[in-house]
Amino acid sequence: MRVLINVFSRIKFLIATILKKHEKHEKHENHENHENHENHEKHEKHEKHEKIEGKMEISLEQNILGANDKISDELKEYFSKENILCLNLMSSPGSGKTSLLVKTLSVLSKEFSMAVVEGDLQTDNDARRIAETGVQVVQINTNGGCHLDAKMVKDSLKSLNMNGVEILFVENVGNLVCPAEFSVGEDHKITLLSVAEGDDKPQKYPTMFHSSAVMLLNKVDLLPYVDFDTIKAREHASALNKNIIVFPVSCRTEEGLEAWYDWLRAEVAKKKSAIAFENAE
Ligand SMILES: Nc1nc2c(ncn2[C@@H]2O[C@H](COP(=O)(O)OP(=O)(O)OP(=O)(O)O)[C@@H](O)[C@H]2O)c(=O)[nH]1
Ligand SMILES: [Mg+2]
Repeated sequence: MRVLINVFSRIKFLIATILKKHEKHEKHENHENHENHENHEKHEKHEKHEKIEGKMEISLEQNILGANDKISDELKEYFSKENILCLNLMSSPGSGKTSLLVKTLSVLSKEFSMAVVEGDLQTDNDARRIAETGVQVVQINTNGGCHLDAKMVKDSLKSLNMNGVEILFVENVGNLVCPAEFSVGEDHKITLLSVAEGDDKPQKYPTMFHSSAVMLLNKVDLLPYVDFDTIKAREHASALNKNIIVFPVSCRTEEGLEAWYDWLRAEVAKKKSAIAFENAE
């Protein structure tokens, strides 16, 4: 359902963009002081071209998202069959995704078998930080791409030993827009928002918060130094997604992290009991 909403909002956005372009051209045509009337015919042709381009743009977007959804569904089926809880971590660059993972892996590796897929534009810095915890990790470099997609994640799993893995974390590329539109087979999307970024971010980047099960408000240790209204941020996120769970945390002081760990424990248990129920049927 969420995927459908994402596709729909993407199409709506594209249509709005095309209409805007069209409007611009209309204004341009009606301009009384149009200096270059000789080019009018050319201009009209150009407008037609824009309309055709618009149509192509829409179907291309649908194809890309459709192809991604197909692989994402395959992954979902695989994770479900293998009893793996898959979580897609998203945020702006630097909100604390890797810091959260390092803390989480260090604490929960005594309880669960885990693995990490690290998405990054260019470096393997984050994968090296994860490897220090002793948890297996694979790095995907998107070479400039602003998000991970299902195929990248599917291919990367070949480099991990997935036998017995109970939680797979996918750290997406730092970006508050594109990652939310490409499902990677996850059970849940998790969004981090650090208090240094401003409490209006859910309003400004709605898709990510709308599609996430959890919002971690990170870096609360910095609250005394920044203008960030935690209540407002919660309200903005809840207005988009009434079921969103909010955990105020600090990966530096570890404040609030226990609630996040408890949520993870409960999700693993939920996943296992759902599978047990399915098998019993
Ligand atoms: N004060 C404070 N700093 C933090 C906290 N969490 C992370 N940081 C710092 O924020 C910076 C970015 O953290 P990362 O964990 O690398 O963030 P990221 O989201 O993984 O970044 P990208 O992968 O580049 O998108 C680092 O310098 C961290 O030490 C926190 O809770 N409090
Ligand atoms: Mg990172």
